[in-house]
Amino acid sequence: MKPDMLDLLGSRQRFLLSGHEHPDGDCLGSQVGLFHLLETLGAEVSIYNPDPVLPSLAFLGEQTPIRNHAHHPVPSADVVILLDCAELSRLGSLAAELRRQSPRIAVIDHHVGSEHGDGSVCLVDTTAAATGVLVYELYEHFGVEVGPAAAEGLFVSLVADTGWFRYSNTDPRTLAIAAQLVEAGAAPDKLYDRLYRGTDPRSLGLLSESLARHQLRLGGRFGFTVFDQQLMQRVGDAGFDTDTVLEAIRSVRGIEVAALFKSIHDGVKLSLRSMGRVDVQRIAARFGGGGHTKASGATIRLPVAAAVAEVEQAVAEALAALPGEPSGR
Ligand SMILES: [Mn+2]
Repeated sequence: MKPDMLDLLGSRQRFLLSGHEHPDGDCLGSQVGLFHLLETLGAEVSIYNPDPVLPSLAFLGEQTPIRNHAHHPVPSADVVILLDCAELSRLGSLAAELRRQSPRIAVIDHHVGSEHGDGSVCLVDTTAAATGVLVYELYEHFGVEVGPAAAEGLFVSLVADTGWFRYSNTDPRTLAIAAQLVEAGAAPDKLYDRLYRGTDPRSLGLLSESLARHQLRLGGRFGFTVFDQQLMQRVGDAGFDTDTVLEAIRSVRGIEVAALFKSIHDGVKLSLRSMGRVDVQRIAARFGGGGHTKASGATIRLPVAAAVAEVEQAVAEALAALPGEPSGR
C-alpha cells in the first residue's frame, strides 16, 4: 500500500468522493465503503456524483448520504477522490465545477492505465476484481472494522464487477473479502433481491424489444444489439439495466464478443464483453475508451451504423489474430 494514500486518507481533510457518469454498482458501492472509513477516521466526507443513482441501487442511499450534480450544489472539498475511474473528464458537467475548486485529486481504481490519470495520489491495482476490493483492503490497513452499511456497499461493489462471482476475475482474494463482508452484515440474498427484484414492469418490454433487435455477425462470433434514441429514452424512464441484454447475448454458443451500441445525443456508447479469448480493452482503446480485457467501453462520435461497422471491423481483426485462426499467428 502506498504510504502517501494512507497519509492522505488519514489527514482529516474535507473529502468529496465521486466517480464516472452513470455510476454503477462498483463505483457507488466503493464510495459508500470509503465514506464510512473516512468518517471513522475523523474526516469530513461527502459522496457527490455527476448523475442520480439508478433505482436498483437507490437502497445504498438509505444509510449513506449520496448526492448528485443534478439535484444538489457541489460541496466544497480539499480533496476529490475518484473511485472506479481516473479522470475528471469522466465526470461530465461536474468536471468543470470541480476544477474551479482546484482540489487535490486522488484516484482509487482497478482499470488499466489509471495510474496515468488525474490523480496526484493513486491507489491503482489492475489485478483487483473491483474498486471495492481496494477499499476493503484500506479498512484492513487502518485496522477499522467494517460496519453494516459499508459491508453492503462493498458487497454490491464486488458482485457488480464479478457478475455475482461468475466472471473470470473472481479470485480467492475477492471471495475471501466477500466472506468478511457477509460476516460484517451484508446479506447476499437480501442484496440480490434489492438489486434485481422490483424492476419496473416496462423492463420486460424493453428486454424483449432489445433482444429482438440482436444481430449475429462474423460467423456468429460477434453478437450485438442497438439501442436507438427512442429506446434509450425508455431505458432511462424505466431505469432498465441494459447489462441484462448483454448477458443474454453472451450466453449464446459460439459468441466471442458481445456488444451494446447505445445512442446518445452526439454518438454512441459502446459496451463490449469478451468470452475470454479477445482482449476487448484493446478494441475499446482504438475508439478512445478503456476498461478490462473482458469488459470495456468507449464513446464513439459517429452515427450508429458507422460505429457498428467500425467496431465489427475491429472485432474481425482481433478474431483473425487469435492463435489457431487461418490468418493468425
Ligand atoms: Mn469497477
